[in-house]
Amino acid sequence: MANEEKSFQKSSINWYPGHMEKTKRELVKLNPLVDFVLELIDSRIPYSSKIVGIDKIIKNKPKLLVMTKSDLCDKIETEKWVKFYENKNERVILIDLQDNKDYKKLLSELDKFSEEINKVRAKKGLKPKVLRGLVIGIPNVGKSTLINKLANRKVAGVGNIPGFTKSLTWLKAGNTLLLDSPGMLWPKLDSEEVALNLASMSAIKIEVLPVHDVAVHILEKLAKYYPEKLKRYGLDQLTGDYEYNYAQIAKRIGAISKQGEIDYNKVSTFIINDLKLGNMKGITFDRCE
Ligand SMILES: Nc1nc2c(ncn2[C@@H]2O[C@H](COP(=O)(O)OP(=O)(O)OP(=O)(O)O)[C@@H](O)[C@H]2O)c(=O)[nH]1
Ligand SMILES: [Mg+2]
Repeated sequence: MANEEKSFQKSSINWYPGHMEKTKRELVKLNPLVDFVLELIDSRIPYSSKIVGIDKIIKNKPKLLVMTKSDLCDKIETEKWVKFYENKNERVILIDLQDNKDYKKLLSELDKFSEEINKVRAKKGLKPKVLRGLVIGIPNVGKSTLINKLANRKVAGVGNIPGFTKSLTWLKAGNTLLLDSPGMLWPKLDSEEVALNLASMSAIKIEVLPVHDVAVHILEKLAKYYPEKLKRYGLDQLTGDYEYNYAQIAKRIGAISKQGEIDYNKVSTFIINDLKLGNMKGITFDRCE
């Protein structure tokens, strides 16, 4: 464990797989066809999950900032983030993509887009049109899930792994055509904090970062903001001694071999999966102040 602790090597990590660069180029080309944009961010990491430089891709198209996975976030912090983005002139909607009530809010926002855009067309003497929307965001944020909900059936592939959608596809969803896109990250991730936040929410492939770094990051965030949640792992608090912390967790989750050895990988994977599977609720890792 000790040897692995400092294994975070920014330079050795391929953040930006080739297909993301290709997607970006294609999106820039498709931009003239797009009437509006749904930009998805993960409510648990409203800063880390925002694609840097997105405006260069979508230019000045009308946009809705959709904060997904609201069922898993810390409501108090989320309220602050909603205000933060509203103060930056974003139209914001908070949504649990698995909840039907929330969809009504989204549908009414889409109707507003439709009205606004068709009003401008009417002034130019043009007939109303079927709107085309781009759905964009980091891997695993819920882009395909959102499209399926709007379509009322499974038109897009969904999976709880980053990089599930591999290509750009136009899909009929209700009164609109939506462009599903592969998850995007940005070419250079300078911040270790952002990278670990993204990995914590399964937006970066598990193979890319050492599992222990990600699990320790999660434990540290819980200790800092939600210490009571450590009880789930048999811990009253996090100590500086990770052998001890891991031993406690291993005891709690049954990750000790017959010979009495701690299965470190099992402990780290358990913690990561708790977030991935939505077992750990009420957490937000980014702070806006
Ligand atoms: N709890 C919760 N889970 C969600 C929500 N939205 C999506 N998910 C889950 O998140 C996972 C990823 O969803 P996708 O729709 O495949 O995400 P994507 O953005 O299309 O991902 P890529 O194609 O990999 O870029 C799936 O397991 C969804 O069921 C949400 O609001 N709440
Ligand atoms: Mg997808």
